[in-house]
Amino acid sequence: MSEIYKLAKEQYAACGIDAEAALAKLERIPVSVHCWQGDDVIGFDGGGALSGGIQTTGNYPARARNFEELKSDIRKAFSLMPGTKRLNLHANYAILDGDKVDRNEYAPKHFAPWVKFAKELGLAGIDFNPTMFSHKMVKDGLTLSSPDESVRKFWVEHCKASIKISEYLADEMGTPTLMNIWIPDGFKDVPADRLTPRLRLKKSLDEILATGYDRNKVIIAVESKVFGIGVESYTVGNNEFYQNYAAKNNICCLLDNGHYHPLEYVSDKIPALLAFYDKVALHVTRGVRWDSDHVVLFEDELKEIAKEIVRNDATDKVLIGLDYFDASINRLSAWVTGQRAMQKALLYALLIDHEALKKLQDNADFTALMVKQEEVKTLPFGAVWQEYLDRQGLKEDYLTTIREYERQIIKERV
Ligand code: RNT
Ligand code: ZN
Repeated sequence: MSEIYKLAKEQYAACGIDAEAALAKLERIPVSVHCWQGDDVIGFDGGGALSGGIQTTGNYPARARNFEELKSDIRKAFSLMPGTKRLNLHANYAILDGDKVDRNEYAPKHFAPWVKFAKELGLAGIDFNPTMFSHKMVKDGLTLSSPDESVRKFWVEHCKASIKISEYLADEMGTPTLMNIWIPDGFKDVPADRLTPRLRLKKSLDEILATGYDRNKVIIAVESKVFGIGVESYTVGNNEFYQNYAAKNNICCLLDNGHYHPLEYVSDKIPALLAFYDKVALHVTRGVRWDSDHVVLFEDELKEIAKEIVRNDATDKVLIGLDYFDASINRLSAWVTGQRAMQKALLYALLIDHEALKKLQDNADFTALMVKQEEVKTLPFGAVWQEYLDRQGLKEDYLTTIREYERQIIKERV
């Protein structure tokens, strides 16, 4: 235990905070780390260029081009991430090994190599996403809401196959798998009909859920969005549609903090949903002016999100996942920076005496509430963070390790 941490611990104790308890709790909160930061959301199934109104920008060298390279990058990046980690996979990362099947026929066996890898790394579980973009069956920008029955059915089948795969992942890993449905469906310009596409999406979701699955193993979530590139005027799966669908069908909502108007805050939506739902899933990202999926940083809204999770005693109700993709900087560094930012925000929230602050609010002592909330900001947070890393054999500096690795892979990946 470092001297600086001992002093910090005392200072926190004087404010009514148990730093040891915070450290112990933080280590157990799972964060699902997305595989797609490693290769700019391209995947292995040759679906085609990234589509669906999302975009990676940048040409940083040495992107992982195949399973071996991505595994190697994940191994290195994950070794620099503290805490409990899950792996978040997209269906287009299937290991097909020459199998001539399309996404509607993907099966558990296509993910068995990922399971083996996740076990090797000692991960806490695997989450899953059907991939309904970057594929020839996305017709006129539509998938589950397509008026073309063969298109709609194809994606329904893909989601049903994804449920089976999710169930398999849960069985193998021993923890429930979050299966998140996000579709890019929408229109660039003023639609003539906003209702019928939503009714078709509703029908598709009904058909998918009719599959029957073990709700203790698979948690199905729906991810809403306000707009995408080229889909600016109308999104079929918007917030109101999915929140109502999820409530009526007893499934989960996934909140991506890049998917709302910039003046709407996911930190405020979490407690609203916790009043009604047993689970709330998150995609933590950082939108700069739009849903740009910049690397997550230790910033105010992230702290606010973490506070809502911690002070509502919801660390096992809010399923935290990361969702960003930056191709303009070293991809491993992007990964680690974002994951550590999430961990820092959780630690920051764990080092606050929420009960005392809640009391001040209930007593309408807003003067003291403001003063006390300001006080928290200059407590020696850095010393506790350092101790957290130390105890897991990690250092604040991850860049040196990443630079060394980079020198080696740049030579290999030309
Ligand atoms: C897109 C959504 C979606 C994707 C990933 C790749 O706007 O955020 O979650 O980013 O599924
Ligand atoms: Zn997302």
